Amino acid sequence: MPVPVQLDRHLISDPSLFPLADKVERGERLSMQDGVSLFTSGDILGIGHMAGAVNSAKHGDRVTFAANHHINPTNICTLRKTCVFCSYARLPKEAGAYRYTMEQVYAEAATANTTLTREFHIVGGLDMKAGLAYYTEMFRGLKERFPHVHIKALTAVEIAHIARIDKLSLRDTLIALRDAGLDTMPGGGAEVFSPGVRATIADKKLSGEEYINVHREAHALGIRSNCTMLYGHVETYEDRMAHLSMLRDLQDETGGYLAYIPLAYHPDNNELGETLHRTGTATTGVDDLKNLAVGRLFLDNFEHIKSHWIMVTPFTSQISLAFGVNDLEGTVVREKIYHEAGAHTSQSMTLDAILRLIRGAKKIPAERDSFYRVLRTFDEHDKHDEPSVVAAA
Ligand code: V47
Ligand code: SF4
Repeated sequence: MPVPVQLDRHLISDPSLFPLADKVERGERLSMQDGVSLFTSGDILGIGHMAGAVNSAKHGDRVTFAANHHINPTNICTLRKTCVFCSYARLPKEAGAYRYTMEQVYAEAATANTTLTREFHIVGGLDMKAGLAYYTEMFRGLKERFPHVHIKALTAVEIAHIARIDKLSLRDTLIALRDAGLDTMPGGGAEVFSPGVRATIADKKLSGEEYINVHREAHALGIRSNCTMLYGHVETYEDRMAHLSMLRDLQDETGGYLAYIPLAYHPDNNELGETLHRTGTATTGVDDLKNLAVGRLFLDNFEHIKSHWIMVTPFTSQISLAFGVNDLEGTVVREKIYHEAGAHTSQSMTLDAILRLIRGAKKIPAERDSFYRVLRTFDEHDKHDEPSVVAAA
């Protein structure tokens, strides 16, 4: 829920943001038009100040991260030709297509850092040969072999696909997956809900309402989830705000969302990037920071706003800690989806590197579990990895 905060009004220079700052100070909910004003404004520092103040009121100086391990079991996808932003999917007979056997999934899982990894993040394509039995066997096998590891798996789009090929209701599909070991769901597949944008970038994908409905069903069964928005392609600011408004409405209804993660569109090796002549140019730092800050300010009923350093670079993620972000996507091992689309960032980050980023922003790092419960904090006495600071003589 919105929290009243005290702002330093000298730090906001754009007069069009003053009425909005009044609302933030009173802890009043922002409108979609307010969100558009934030995106339109050039006062990036004023926006950061407001989002940072709201974030501090909720989380103080603490910044969390989780050590997770990505597994992408299949890149075969029936929507290969129509999700024009996707560089990852393949048709079954196309070069580079793969579907892991169970043994390959377990072998991949076994390469995780066994002392740190607490979560498997499992997503893939809409593969006609990967139905309910494929995933229930996978989750059962993973839980048997790695009982302490949380399974965050399958986007709303994949859940709807499994339900369709197995001719089951969404509810029964979710129950079967939960019983096999699925703990929470990631937020992918949302893209931008606006029907016009969807028709352009993801024509055959389930609609925004259907995405929301899968999450509603999951929340009703006690399966919590994340949500996302893929920004930086053909969408307008109004499209972004309509999308965020649908997420906020569902959160009002169920309270089932754990975190919001804006995803920066990467234009390499996909048809949309070529059509837009954007190959080699990703989103800008200002837009990345604004998407995170607007998430924090508009989604007043969300506790956690996560920056995904693989998509926006570790340095932008670090700066985003002053723009409303309280969580960093953790130590990721062998991420495929964005690297196929041109992300130049490393594929994993060590614990020391994450601590250094967070401490460099003068925040207190804390490792969390998948439900955002703090497992350990790394505070003052444990600063062995800080770069040495030259003290004034
Ligand atoms: O749905 C695909 C996006 C998503 C591109 O819940 C692209 O914790 C940028 O769901 N450029 C899948 N993005 C990833 C995802 C995710 C990631 C991190 C954390 C969480 C979480 C979830 O990746 C897809 C799509 O929106 N994506 N192609 C691209 N070219
Ligand atoms: Fe398939 Fe997902 Fe890629 Fe669309 S974004 S083609 S659904 S893997």
